[in-house]
Amino acid sequence: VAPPAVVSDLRSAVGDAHVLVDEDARAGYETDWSGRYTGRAVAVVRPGTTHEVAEVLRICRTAGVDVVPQGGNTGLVGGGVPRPEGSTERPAIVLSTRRLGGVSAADPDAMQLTAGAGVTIAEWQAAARAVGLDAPLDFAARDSATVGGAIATNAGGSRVLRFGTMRSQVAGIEAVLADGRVVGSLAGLPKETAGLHWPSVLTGSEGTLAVVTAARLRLVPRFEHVVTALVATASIGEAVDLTGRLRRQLGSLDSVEIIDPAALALVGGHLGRAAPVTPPPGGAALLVECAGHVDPTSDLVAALGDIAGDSAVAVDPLQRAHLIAFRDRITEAMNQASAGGVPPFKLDVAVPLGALEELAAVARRAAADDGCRLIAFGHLAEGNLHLNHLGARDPATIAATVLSAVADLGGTISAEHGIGIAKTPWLHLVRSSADLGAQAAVRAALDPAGILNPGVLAPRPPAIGRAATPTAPQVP
Ligand code: LAC
Ligand code: ZN
Repeated sequence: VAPPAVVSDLRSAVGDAHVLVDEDARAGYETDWSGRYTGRAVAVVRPGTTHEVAEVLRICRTAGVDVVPQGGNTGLVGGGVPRPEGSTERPAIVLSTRRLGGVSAADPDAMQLTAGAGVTIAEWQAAARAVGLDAPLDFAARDSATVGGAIATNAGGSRVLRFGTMRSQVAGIEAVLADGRVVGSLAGLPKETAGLHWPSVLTGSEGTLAVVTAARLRLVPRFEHVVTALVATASIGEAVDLTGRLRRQLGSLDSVEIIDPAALALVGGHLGRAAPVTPPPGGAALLVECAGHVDPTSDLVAALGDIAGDSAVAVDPLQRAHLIAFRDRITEAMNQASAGGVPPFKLDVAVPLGALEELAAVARRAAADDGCRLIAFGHLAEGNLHLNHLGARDPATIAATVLSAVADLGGTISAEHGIGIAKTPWLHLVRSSADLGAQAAVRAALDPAGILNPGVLAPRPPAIGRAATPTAPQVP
């Protein structure tokens, strides 16, 4: 229970309408997109300016109230919602950055624009397209996920092979420290060597070092010609070889996504139509996209070589959308398949490409041992698989098995979703104690009272999330 004085101070800072205390109003901010992680906030606070963010942080710091920063609430690891009840000593607020909107100062020559932290990925794309350019980032949650959240998690998505992760897109940043001081710059100078680089420091810090309020973002060319192909391969090894060939041969290659046969069948059932290709068990379907100022279709077909026989290629926007649905709507299909039951248990991992086949085998065995249904898909060029376990009996054992194997294979326990609270118990698998100690020291220096997102990115007991009835994800 928060001291009532805090709520009235917060109301004075951001206005009554932007401090949500009723259970119904808070609910959509208290459970994350996975449906597995949930907690209680004394209030959801929605500041509309950087100054208001600073005020909110000062009030919370003085009162000893924890702050959970939240963007579009499309996170899957419990990092943007309050900690589970009973796991923290202090009350917490959710600081929603959704009202920090607005795109400004688009510069087509520098190929940059400035966006508030609450701008969605789709809004960033639209603002870029309005000046004849595009955003370098894209993923299925584009309509809800925000720039601030993408920075906090170093989000990736489908265009990473061409343009890099969110880290590569942030040319400048503005953020508020736990004591209310504002740091960073939105100048966006591509070259600047005047000390610590705040975009680098804060990207991927999951709301533990500061609250990001705005960013200077990179733009990329808007390609007039886009071609999409859905291709079946007989094995993951073959898929990896093909991806390497496409990367070497095609300057226009934009994305290579991988869909395992079980995921393809599930999404096909959900869409009410079979996929145009059928990979064998142990094989994979790849969704390949090329984009260029000249039509890349013939180059793509040539690069596909023999495999072009077992593929569907589309240039028409509607036909492309039909193929893309087999990738973009898998999550929706899984949610429907598990509706009314326990939400799927998800792991986001990556390994060096040469180890991908082995990772897939480990994941299949772990799921078979548990008796659950495994739906795997992801971003092939980064060796990044999303492993989704439907009806898992023992998620902790699955996680321990898969994440240990990932570490042994030289991979990472989180490729793009972050650590949140879900993976803190396994951070030691990929970070040495010297490394974790140094990170804790940086955190303590910037936030000595420890109010920013406690429990996230810091070792705690396993948090596998509740096994309860899922609530429909609600995004403001
Ligand atoms: C995707 C999200 C789950 O790739 O990262 O669809
Ligand atoms: Zn992904």
